Amino acid sequence: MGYPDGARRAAPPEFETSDDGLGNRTAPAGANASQATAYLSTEVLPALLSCENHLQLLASGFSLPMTDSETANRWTTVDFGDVQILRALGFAFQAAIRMNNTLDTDGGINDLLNLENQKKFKAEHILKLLPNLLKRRSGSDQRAAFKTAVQQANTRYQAGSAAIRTRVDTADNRHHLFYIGGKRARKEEELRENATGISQALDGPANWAGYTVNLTPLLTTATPYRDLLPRLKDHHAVASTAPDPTFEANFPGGTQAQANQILENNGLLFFINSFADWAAVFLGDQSASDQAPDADIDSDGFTNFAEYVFALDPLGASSPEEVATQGLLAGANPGDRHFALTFVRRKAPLNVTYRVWVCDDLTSWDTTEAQVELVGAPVPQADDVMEQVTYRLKLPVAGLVRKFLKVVANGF
Ligand SMILES: [Ca+2]
Repeated sequence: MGYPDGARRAAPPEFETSDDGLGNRTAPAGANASQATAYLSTEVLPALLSCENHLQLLASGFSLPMTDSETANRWTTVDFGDVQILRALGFAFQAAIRMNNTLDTDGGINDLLNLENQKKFKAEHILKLLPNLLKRRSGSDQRAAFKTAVQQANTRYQAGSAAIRTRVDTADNRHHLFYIGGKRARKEEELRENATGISQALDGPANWAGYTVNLTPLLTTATPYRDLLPRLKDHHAVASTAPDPTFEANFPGGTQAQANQILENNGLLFFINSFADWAAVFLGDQSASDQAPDADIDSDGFTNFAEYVFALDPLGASSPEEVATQGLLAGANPGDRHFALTFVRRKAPLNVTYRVWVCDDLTSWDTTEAQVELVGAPVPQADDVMEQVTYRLKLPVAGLVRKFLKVVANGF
């Protein structure tokens, strides 16, 4: 009943990671993702399919003690439930291979290992280092087979779990290959619910962890998966932003804030709460002097700090029009027109304050905001990070000679 060698080994010996002597794992010279993917497809996948054929059972009421020579563990007992869980694991592994074939994972094993060794194995670093990680491989779309394998895994897992949970909890029964009980019961219940949620969501909108999730677009979309995740470097994008709150309808009815919260809860989102947070993501590859708040790497007149407070791209020139526009607004009295300044700012809570200064001569600035007033409520922007505000002069333009307004941001 055992797994053939190909299925036991996820990688041939030449691909197994070695140690550099300092406790850091390193990829062997020459190993690459294409070879690993090919090995998984030509060796491991057929072995898993063969296993599944061997594990199909009609009988359910048996209990089979295994000898030491038959298993790697002592006193192992196997019954219908154990076999179903084995089958579920086999299907889950098949699903992983199908997805690996679908995605272009040639981004680099070494890069991933280096991240792990630097304790930087977090989404923001992975996405930054490997922009192609979630790109699909051309001509190797196995998403339909992935879906089948996931749903088979769930079906087998639920059957196995149900059988195991009805076992009488005796000391002998704890020698089973798989055991569910005690402190594991709660975790296992979550696992069961998640497996059901994922499996059903692959068929259409389904409840998963309290949210409505629809994974069918992921099975057919031509959009690179990378584009469904927060963009970290793009112009006008900030790290706490998902580009589309519904993730191309994978999260129907979901809001940007909910999407961000789920991503954050799962360690997939890096929230920016200070200039230092922002600089770590957007300027991490720059020299120390170029990371300074008053540096201007792209020579666009915006210091790094200004790029941060207005969510601009510090490595690509921006223009003032992207941040603020001017205009004339009607006032309370008919015929009155008021000079107004509209700009975007980061939403609270943030340790930055934005003030509108007023001046008659470009020399003596009134910093009190006594001459201006906020028009209407701030307008949240689609990214859930910025908001647009409009300030206008309290006095109408008629009678004024000239006035200058500017936005000043302070904080850290
Ligand atoms: Ca700049």
